[in-house]
Amino acid sequence: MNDSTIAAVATPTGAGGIGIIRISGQNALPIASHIFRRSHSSISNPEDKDSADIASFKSHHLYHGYIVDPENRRVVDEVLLAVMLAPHSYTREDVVEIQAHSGSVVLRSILDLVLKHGAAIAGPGEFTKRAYINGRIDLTQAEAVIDIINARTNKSLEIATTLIKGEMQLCIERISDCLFNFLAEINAAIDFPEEVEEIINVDRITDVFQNNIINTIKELIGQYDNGHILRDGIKLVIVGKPNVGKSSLMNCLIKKERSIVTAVPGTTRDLIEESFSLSGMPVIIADTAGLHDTDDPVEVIGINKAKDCIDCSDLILFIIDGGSVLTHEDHEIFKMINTRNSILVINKSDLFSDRHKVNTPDSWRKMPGVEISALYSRGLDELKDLIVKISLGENSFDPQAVIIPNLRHKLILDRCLVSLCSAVDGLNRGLPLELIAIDVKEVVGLLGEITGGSVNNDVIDQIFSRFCIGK
Ligand SMILES: Nc1nc2c(ncn2[C@@H]2O[C@H](COP(=O)(O)OP(=O)(O)OP(=O)(O)O)[C@@H](O)[C@H]2O)c(=O)[nH]1
Ligand SMILES: [Mg+2]
Repeated sequence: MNDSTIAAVATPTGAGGIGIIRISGQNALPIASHIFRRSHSSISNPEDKDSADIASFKSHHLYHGYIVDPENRRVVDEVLLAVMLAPHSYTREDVVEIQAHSGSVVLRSILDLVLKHGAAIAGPGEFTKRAYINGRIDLTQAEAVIDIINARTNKSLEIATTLIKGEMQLCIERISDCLFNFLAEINAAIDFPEEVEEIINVDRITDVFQNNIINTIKELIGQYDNGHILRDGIKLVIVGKPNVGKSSLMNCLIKKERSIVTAVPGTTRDLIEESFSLSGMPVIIADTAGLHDTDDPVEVIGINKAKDCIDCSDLILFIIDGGSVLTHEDHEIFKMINTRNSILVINKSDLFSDRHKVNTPDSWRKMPGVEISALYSRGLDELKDLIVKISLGENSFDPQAVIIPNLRHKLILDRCLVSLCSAVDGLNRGLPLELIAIDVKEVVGLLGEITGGSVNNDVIDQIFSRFCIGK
């Protein structure tokens, strides 16, 4: 348990219905007693017994009253106050939440009073960190809290809620239990060497390792590969020469007039990023400056930014004007992106009937393509389906039915797999059990890094630094 009592505004800044100040720690109640006056009590009399009797408040009940500055008896706000006594609170400590009117000035004034009476300002994620340190949640659940806050689509929220329910923790604990059993058997075999044959059945152990542990870990890693896009989303970039309709397409996809569209080539000079949701998948999309040879220093900067953006994108939408013939610039762009995950978007399909449709070389046909008219919003559903199909592959699944590890978990699971394969190999080759135990202990330690049982403080600090203040 931490000695200090922490406090922070737990609701986002800005005007809203209510704003909440959260206080957690052993002095949460005494601090609130100093500044809370229950309705029906005498605000002007600080000695009024009823005013400061928060210790008698029932846990998980709301009390109506006022925040009063005891120094000048000024009423700061009318509030509702909730007391949640340890261990039945978010942090497992005594928690008081003051529900005030929202507004940065009033919330700041109340927080100042709370800090003046002994609380320390909470750091990012410190309430959740206390929930973890006090054993209410494991590290995977703490990480799910941040995922829930950051969830941009229903699917990413579903993934986070699976983790917050503790499903990952349960799965890891089941694997660890299996490994602990094996280590106990090895210890027994070392203590009773004459009975080693009876205690250690190599075939059975290899079978358990392979079927119960290695396969489960492989499945989890596979689920990361399939599912992380639903959580983390994809980065899309629209590229093409000037005037082909990049900005028009961007605006159609995000359904707002974000990029300027004109008939003048070279309208977009900077990188413009937006996010939107596609079949539950978070997408970050970038509109870029038209790629072509130019000496204009502003355009050169924009084109370089576009090239950097191509390098770090997951999928490229290569757009050409389907109503015109291909130019040297189109061929150059194709060469640049051809080995990357790309879709050929043939725009201005509304003009094909008027003019000849563009004739693309055979070598371009390997790239999945779609015809659209960004001007008339035609072919967009086909394009969206193609983006989803290429991003998620054929594997569409219910994110609530499977556990999808995050990248940190996945990298640890990769290391577990290496040590487990080495253990199985050792068993098959008849290596001494002590050597196999080294690999198994390594895996147990790694699994502890996922749930937080054996993780170092730097990792914990890094995880909680991603949180906002007040959570
Ligand atoms: N007929 C027709 N015109 C289109 C279509 N899409 C875009 N345009 C027009 O093409 C011109 C250029 O469109 P933009 O979206 O600004 O093209 P861009 O690729 O972003 O151009 P830069 O930013 O200059 O590189 C505008 O006049 C658009 O109205 C389309 O599908 N059909
Ligand atoms: Mg543009």
